[in-house]
Amino acid sequence: MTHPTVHPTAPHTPAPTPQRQPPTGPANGSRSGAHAGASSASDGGATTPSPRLEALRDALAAGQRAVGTTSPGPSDRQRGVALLLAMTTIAILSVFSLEFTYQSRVAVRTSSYVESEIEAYLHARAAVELAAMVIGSTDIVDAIISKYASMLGGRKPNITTAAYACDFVNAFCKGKMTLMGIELVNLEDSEGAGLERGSCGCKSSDEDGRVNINRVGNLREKQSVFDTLYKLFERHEGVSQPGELDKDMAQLALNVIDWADEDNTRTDIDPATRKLQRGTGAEGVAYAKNGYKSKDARFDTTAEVRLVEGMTDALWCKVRGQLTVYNTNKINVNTAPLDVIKALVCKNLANPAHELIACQRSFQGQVWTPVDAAAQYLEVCRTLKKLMFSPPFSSPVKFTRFFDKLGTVLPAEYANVVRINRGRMLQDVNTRGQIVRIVSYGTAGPVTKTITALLDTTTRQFVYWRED
Ligand SMILES: [Ca+2]
Repeated sequence: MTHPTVHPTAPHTPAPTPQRQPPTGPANGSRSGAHAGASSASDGGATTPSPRLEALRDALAAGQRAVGTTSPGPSDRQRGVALLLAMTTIAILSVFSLEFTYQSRVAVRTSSYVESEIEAYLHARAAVELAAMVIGSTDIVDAIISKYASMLGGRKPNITTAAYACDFVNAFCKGKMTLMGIELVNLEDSEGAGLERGSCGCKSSDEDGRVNINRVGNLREKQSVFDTLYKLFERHEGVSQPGELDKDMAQLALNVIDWADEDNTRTDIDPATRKLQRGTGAEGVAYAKNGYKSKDARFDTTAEVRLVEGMTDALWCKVRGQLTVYNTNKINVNTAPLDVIKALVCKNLANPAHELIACQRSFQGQVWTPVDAAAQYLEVCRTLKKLMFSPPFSSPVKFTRFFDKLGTVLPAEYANVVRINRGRMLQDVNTRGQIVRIVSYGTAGPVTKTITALLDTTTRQFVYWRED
């Protein structure tokens, strides 16, 4: 039955016809055996579609060529993937590039800041070292002054280099030196003076003008420290009438002393005579609630005073610049803060009964007491003398005599009540300093560095150094 159908078509289905079948897929091929007859019959019955399909393909190819595209094929897909990869790579590189640029910028800024920081530090350090050098040149200054003393009528001025060290430093930093607003020296064009970038300078002060809270070696030293310290506290925050013992302030002064002394026994005071005596109780009782004990060793810094029982933040802020822990014995009245001077005067009045009037504590600065007036006048004298490169008081005796002359400038009722007991005052005061505090600064770009250094002028060694 198949033969008649196959044979007639056989001449019409030459080899080329089945060869065009493969593009339709392998499925057709698999069917070729089973439906060979049928397909042959249909192909055989439609020989015309073959050239038409050819024409259609040609037209499609021409059309694609005309529009500049190619028919999708394996090579075009590869090109698409490559493009995608390239775009992804560029995108990733762009992100990396941006990150790298940012990091580079941060690194450049950081290195620039570090450079400024080092430069500022070196400026501040140079100022300290220069000040120390000037302070150490006392011998040279003395030699020059002695040489020219004859020109000054044989009178040799007592110049302390420590007080003016920073004036020299500032002159080197700025390239200019002024005195009382008048330009003395201009070194701006000189090599080695002034700074091309940034600035520097310093301020010096005397530690010996402060109350040494570490002088607690024996009862006599303790008594001396107590008397001044108590007066200082009492004038700042005492609530009792002047002349009466303010128990809280007295206890605070005793606590400061007990913190630094080596024993663990409380120091007591006789309220009537205000004489210190060795107590009987232990010091640590009040500290139990704080979780620490009384140190029973010298203060390392004045900041430790904040740990002492009874010390408040408010009082600490008032007295922090009036205390020292360095090896000073007597208070240098040429540099002492006015509050310390006032405490000394009130402590050593010729007639203690005058304390009520002379040292009446002002309420928020509203009351102008005789001791305030005397201290203010003393400050004017100190400033004028300093401007003339001369120490305000050349000796402790000159300081005590200052109070005898107050009657010429103050009302008699003021001058009379602030007379002092010269003998007692001489035990407390001095006119030369030993420890100099130098606070220097250096700037470069946006950075400012500060160095606080304490120089012992006798050993010419720094005993304290702090960088901020
Ligand atoms: Ca103690």
